[in-house]
Amino acid sequence: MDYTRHHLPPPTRRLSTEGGPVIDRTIPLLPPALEIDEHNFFDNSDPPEYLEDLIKETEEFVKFHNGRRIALVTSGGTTVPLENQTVRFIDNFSAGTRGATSAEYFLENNYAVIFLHRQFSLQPYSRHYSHATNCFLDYMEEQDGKVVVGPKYQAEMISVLRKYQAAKDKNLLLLLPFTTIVQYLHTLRAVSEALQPAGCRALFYLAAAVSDFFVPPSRISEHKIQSKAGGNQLKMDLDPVPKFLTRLVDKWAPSAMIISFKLETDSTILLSKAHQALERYSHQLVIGNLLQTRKYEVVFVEPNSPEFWIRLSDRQAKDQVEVESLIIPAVIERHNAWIKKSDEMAKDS
Ligand code: 9Z3
Repeated sequence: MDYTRHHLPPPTRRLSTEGGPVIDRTIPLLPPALEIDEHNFFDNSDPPEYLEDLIKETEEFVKFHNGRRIALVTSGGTTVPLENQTVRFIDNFSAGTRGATSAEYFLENNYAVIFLHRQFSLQPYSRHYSHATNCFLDYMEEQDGKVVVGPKYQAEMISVLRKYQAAKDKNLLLLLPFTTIVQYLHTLRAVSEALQPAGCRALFYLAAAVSDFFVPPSRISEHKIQSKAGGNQLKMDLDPVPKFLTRLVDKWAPSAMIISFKLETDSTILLSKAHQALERYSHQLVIGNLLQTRKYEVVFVEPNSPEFWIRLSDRQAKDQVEVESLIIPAVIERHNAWIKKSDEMAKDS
C-alpha cells in the first residue's frame, strides 16, 4: 500500500506538526473507560456553565426533526488549559476543515446536523470565506456608495449563500461550541443523551482532534503559573484523558451509528491502530487518516469487511475536489444499512 502518495504538491505552508511522530504511538492503547472512570471524570470536573442551554437547544432540535436523520459532527481541536484562570494552554493543529466540510455534505443529503465544534474553528458555509488567505474585505468593492461583492466572486458566493440560507430557513444546522477538553466531553455526553430519541437515525461522526492528555482538576494551578516557580524550567505531569468512546457506544448512544476517526503521522501503524480501535470499542466504522495526506485519502476500517480506501484521483485533486464529497456518500450508504438492520431487529422483537 503506498501511503505516501501525494496527488498534489505538498501545501506550501506546512505545519510544524507535519513530520516525525511526536509521541510514541506504538505503545498499546489505553484501556477503555469504565463506569467508575466516567464518575471520576465527570464528578470531579465542572461542566460548562452554559451546558443546560445547549441541552435544551439539542432537545428542541431533535424534537423538531422527529423522523429525520441527524448527524452529530464533532470538529476542531480541544485545548488543555495549564491554569484554571487560563493564560496558557496546550492545543493541536486541527482547524476543523474535515468537520465543517463534512457537515455541508450531510446537509446536502438531507441530514439535520448538530455541529459540535471548537469555538472559532471553521464552520459550514462560512468556511469558504473565513480563515482564507484573502481577508473577507478583499471580496468586496464599492459601487455607487454601496458595498457589493466583486464580480469574480459572485457565482461562488451566491451558491454558498443559497445553501447556507436554506439550511438556516429549514433549521437544519445547530451550532454548539466548546473550547477545552473538559467542555468537549461534558457536552458530548449531554448531547448524546439528548439525541437518544433519534435512535438509529442518529449518526455520530467524531472528527474532532481530541487531546490525549490533560491536567486533571485536582492538580491544576488556579492562577497563572509564575515564571520562577520551577527554576528555569516548567515541568508538568499530564494525565491520560479517559477513552470514553466505549461509554458512548454502550451507554450514551446505544442505538446510534458511531464513526470515529483515527489520526496518525506514521503510515506503518495507521491500519493496526484503526483495527485496534474498532475491536476495542465495537462501534461501526473507524476512518483512518494520516496528518500528511488527510485531504487526499482516508481508509475505512469496519467489521467483517476489507479495508476500503477513498482516494482522490490525480484529476480530482487537481480540480480541488474535496475528499469529503466522496467520504460522506460512502458513510451514508453504511448508515442506510445500519437503519435497515436496526428497523428489522425492532420488528422481530
Ligand atoms: C481526525 O482524524 C480528522 O480527520 C482530522 C481533521 C483532525 C485529521 P482538520 O481539522 O483535520 O481537517 O485539519 N480526527 C480524529 C482525531 C482524533 O483525535 N482521534 C483519536 C485518535 O486518533 C480517536 S477519537 O486517537
